Amino acid sequence: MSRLIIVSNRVAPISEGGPAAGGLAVGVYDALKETGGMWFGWSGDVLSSGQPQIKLEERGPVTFATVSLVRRDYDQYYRGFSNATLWPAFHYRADLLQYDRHDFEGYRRVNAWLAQQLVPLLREDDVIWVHDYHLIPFAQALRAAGVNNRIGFFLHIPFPASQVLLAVPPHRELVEALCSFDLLGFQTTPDLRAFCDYIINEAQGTVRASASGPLTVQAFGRTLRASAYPIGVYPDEIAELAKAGERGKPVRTMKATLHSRKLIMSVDRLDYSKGLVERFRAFERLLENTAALRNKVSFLQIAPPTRADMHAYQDIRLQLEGESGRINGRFAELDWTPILYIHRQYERSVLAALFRTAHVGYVTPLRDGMNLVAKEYVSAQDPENPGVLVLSRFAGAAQELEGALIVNPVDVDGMAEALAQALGMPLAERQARHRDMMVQLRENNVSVWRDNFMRDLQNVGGAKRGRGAKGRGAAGAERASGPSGASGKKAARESVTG
Ligand code: ADQ
Repeated sequence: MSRLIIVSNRVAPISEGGPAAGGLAVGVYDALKETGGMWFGWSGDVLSSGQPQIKLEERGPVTFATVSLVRRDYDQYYRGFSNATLWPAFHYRADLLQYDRHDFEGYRRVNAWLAQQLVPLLREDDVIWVHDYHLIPFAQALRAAGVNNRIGFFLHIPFPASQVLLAVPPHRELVEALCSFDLLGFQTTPDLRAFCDYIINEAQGTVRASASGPLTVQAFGRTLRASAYPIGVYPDEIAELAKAGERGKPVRTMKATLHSRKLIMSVDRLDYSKGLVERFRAFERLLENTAALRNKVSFLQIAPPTRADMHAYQDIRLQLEGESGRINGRFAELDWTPILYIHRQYERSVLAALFRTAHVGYVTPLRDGMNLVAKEYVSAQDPENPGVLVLSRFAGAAQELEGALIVNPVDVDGMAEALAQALGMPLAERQARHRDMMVQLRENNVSVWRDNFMRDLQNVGGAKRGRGAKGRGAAGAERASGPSGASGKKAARESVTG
């Protein structure tokens, strides 16, 4: 079996059960443990001086290979092009998009440098799976270094419609870079369709369907495959975690706070794509429209801040603090605070148990590649007495979870009505909706996602794969230059000797 190499912007610290061990990290780590291999990416450290060096850490059959970034690279590659240009554009927020040509150069430079760090660690038959928008030029950079291995790419966020993508000045370079991969995976069919539309109408390429398996794309002188692979969770494991946590302290405390009130619950990274402001306003509208629900329902929003050094994230945080304060000021009573707004991370087991306590899972992003919280909420429910999922039509998960109440996240009245419907839904209907969604979640769990992608990646290309004759190994790596123009020799040697 070929060794698997996972490349992602951040290498997830795997402490089983810890807050960082999300579905993706666990799913990918399981695959690595099975085939043996390596997880390569940024450590999360930013160096203010000195040379970034590669650090190798063995855990059983898996090697974790991490590098730090220097400040300039962090600013241009991570904060700049990845998160101030690509993230808003790919979430259809062209109004928030910022573009600086130097950041794009930095983005490409860091991708090339990361690729050069990986090259000496690669073996001939390794299969390489690259994750997400930070690393769009990664395969192009590996190819330039002579790597002929199979390389796949999975985009965790939406792929935008062409008219939105055109707002990113180097859109063509980005799509051309994507075409250096052998297999492209998207979360949903609409994302795949948006990519194909760009290929056909902007890149004058072609897209062909085959009887089974991924589409065949020809563009920029390359042939590659593309398909939708909706990411999943392990629903039965989450259900167990949730059940086990039912009598734990966090749930007991929550229940004591609620008395017999009903609970609406949301969990998100604090991000403008998650629709938090609209969500708060719809909860306010619910209380406004239905006086009988006042002091009878609470809304728990858990939202740990991310990317807190970026303006757009500081703005959304301020806005939410204002909204929660305003709504609580308007409706709170001596014994009831309508919105509990919490910034901290929780362990997965605690989240799962809290989900099981909540009568409504309220998941209403403005855009989301998939949204695992929606799937985790459903998985955590008690099948005998399940809660109801209120889900944005713009979350990838809405393509699968037909048992949810589907809402448009900008329609505040529509969301308030859906919340009222969810809170009053009869038991039999809740059970039927939950049952349907669990069938779907089990059929498409995270192993299925991973195995389908890996199967299609193994099948691409065929003959004449493997180690390129030129530019590989330590010699190739010694030609690498450091990410910010510093000599890469030292880092390359470190990586060879481990
Ligand atoms: P995210 O934007 O991070 O992921 P999401 O899919 O919801 O969004 O995943 C978040 C994960 O973090 C979930 O597993 C959730 O339980 C966990 N989490 C969130 N808040 C937490 C908290 N306070 N404490 C502990 N855990 C918390 C990106 C894309 C998504 C896509 C995923 C996976 O933006 O659309 O679904 O990748 O592909």
